[in-house]
Amino acid sequence: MTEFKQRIFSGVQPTGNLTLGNYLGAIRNWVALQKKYESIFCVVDLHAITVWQDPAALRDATREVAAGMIASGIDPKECIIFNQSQVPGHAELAWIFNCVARMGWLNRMTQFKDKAGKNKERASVGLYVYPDLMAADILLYKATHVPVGEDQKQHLELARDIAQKFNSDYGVDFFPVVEPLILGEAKRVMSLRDGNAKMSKSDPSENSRINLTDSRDTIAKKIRKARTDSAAIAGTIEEMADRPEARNLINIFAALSDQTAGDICAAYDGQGFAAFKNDLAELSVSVLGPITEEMKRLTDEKTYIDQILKTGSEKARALSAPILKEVHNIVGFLQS
Ligand code: AQP
Repeated sequence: MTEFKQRIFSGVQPTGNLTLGNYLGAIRNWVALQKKYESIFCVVDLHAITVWQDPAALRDATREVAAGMIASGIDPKECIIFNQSQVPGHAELAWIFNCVARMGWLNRMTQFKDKAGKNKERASVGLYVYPDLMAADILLYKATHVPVGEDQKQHLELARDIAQKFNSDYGVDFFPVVEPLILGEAKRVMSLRDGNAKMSKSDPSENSRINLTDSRDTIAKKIRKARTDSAAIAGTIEEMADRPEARNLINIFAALSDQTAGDICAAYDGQGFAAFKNDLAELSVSVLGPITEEMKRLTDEKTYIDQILKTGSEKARALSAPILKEVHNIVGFLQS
């Protein structure tokens, strides 16, 4: 008997170079999950344009993110890899969810507040309703599990609320209640310059992040330059609770070496950061180097990447079409 596989969905925005945060918080976990779950991985270009994107740069970044997924170990033969705009059902279901979600719910979303900053009045409406589109991405396939970094937890709670409200408004048991999968020792990778800010593709400081396009030398340099403090490494991670930059580097070390943060603290207990940083630089280069090089090679193979995205989009459209049809029926849209 073939084993029933639960379905996962997750995505990355093509808003710039993939970072170590995207890799450790998301893509690396997808690689581990792809055998156990029926997997759908999306380059979420509709999300990307919630802030301005240069069209040519958006096309390049879309291919690069797809190449990054494959170079990291996502198997395009086993998983669906596609870009969101090639499947119109995402935008269509998002509209329906705009009519299900409440303003009060969206007003509580911290990512909108962070990204809109003081200039809320000038932020795009798309940025405000971003979480409704994210709920649509997942529920268009009735995915049950969503592997993401910790920063997406609040959006996933909103997706659960939307699914439940839709079901209750229409008196159906149609959409599943999605479960976040927030895994690993680096659930929220922080900036290398500020341990209280998330490592982000769009941070203006290049030294704040490691890009998957960085050369081996640059990766090592950025690690050596990363901000720390003057105290020695403590024997337990709990003792480092008030040292965000130091804790961040320990977590990165743990995630890249498949150990726990506690293991790393115990190994470097009482030492300063010089030797630790050398070891972390070496480790980072040995894990990321082969990925960055393969990603570069694949990014140059435009026809190959475009074909994967085309095939993935066709599969995604086929999977989502009956679900969307049923949604139309539930909502009361006449289908002639
Ligand atoms: N710093 C991070 N630590 C752990 N996980 C992270 N993710 C992103 N940054 C970190 C996870 O990567 C997946 C894709 O994220 P995204 O590209 O869709 O958007 P984001 O979270 O807004 O990422 P960025 O890098 O900060 O993009 P910009 O700068 O464009 O806003 C998600 O699963 C996310 O949790």
